[in-house]
Amino acid sequence: MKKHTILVIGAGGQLGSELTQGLWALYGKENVIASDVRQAEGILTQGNFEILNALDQPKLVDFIKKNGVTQIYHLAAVLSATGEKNPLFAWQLNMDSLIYVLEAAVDYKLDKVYWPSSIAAFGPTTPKNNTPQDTVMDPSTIYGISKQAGERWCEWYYQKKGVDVRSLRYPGLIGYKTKPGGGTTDYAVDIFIKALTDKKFECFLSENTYLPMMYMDDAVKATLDLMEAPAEKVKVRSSYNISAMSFSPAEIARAIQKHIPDFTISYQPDFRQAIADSWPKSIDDSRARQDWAWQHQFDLEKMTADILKHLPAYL
Ligand code: AKB
Repeated sequence: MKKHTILVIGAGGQLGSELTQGLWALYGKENVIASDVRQAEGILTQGNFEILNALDQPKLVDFIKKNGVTQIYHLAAVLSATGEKNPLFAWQLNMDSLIYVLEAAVDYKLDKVYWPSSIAAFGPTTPKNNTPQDTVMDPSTIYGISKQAGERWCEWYYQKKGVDVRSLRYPGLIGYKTKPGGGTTDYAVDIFIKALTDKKFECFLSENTYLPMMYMDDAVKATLDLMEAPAEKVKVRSSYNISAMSFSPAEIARAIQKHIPDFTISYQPDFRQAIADSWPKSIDDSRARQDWAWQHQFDLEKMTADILKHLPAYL
């Protein structure tokens, strides 16, 4: 049987730590190496871990070679809100590291590469409701521009170099195991923490700002479903639209109030409002559903109940 050695780059982030656990369950802890620029924390201390800067190409290549890496999940990125504050660094990290990974995939004949795109790859003139797979893409953040460009690089490496690279356009991802990480959708992570600690939350988006969102369990499932699908079923090689739910700050607040009746929300929109306004409100993910049988499991009510049950242990 073929031995798999899976490297997760950016494993310390919101998605990375949970995806690493999903990979442990699928491939065994001994076959997964989590890496990040920062020292491992929490659950990641329980498996193989390496400090790795995705921009240090010689070390990255050396590591892939020495460890016989067969698959890479490349998750390291600067997100939308943080990226606007430091655009040149966001571009450098988000783009250069992707190209290093794709080049390594060619040179070391990796079996598969995973790289996340985002709804941020869409922009103000993209159709906002039920945004199609193939449509206008005019991202207005550096993060979004890097995601759109990254999608083109992935498609190019697939078509021209035969790299089996797969990608999803994540909506806002909501989990409770790590702190929010500089995204515009991260209000929907922070709101649960504040609901439990302060019973009140000041939202940086206005009350009726609808955005596509997904619970972390579904995001991990989608990622592993895509990566485990037979190659011939993966027909989109830029990045798949993927979706689970859409809600506004007012709606998530009402869902929380069903469990914490005295929780209150107020609104103080800042620069992130313009970012949110440039993104879709809902996503058509029928291609993912057709091609590799994607199905989500969590809606707003189910997610809210699950987070409020488990989050107290992490505060
Ligand atoms: C962000 O808000 O920047 C991210 C994303 C939608 O990709 N969560």
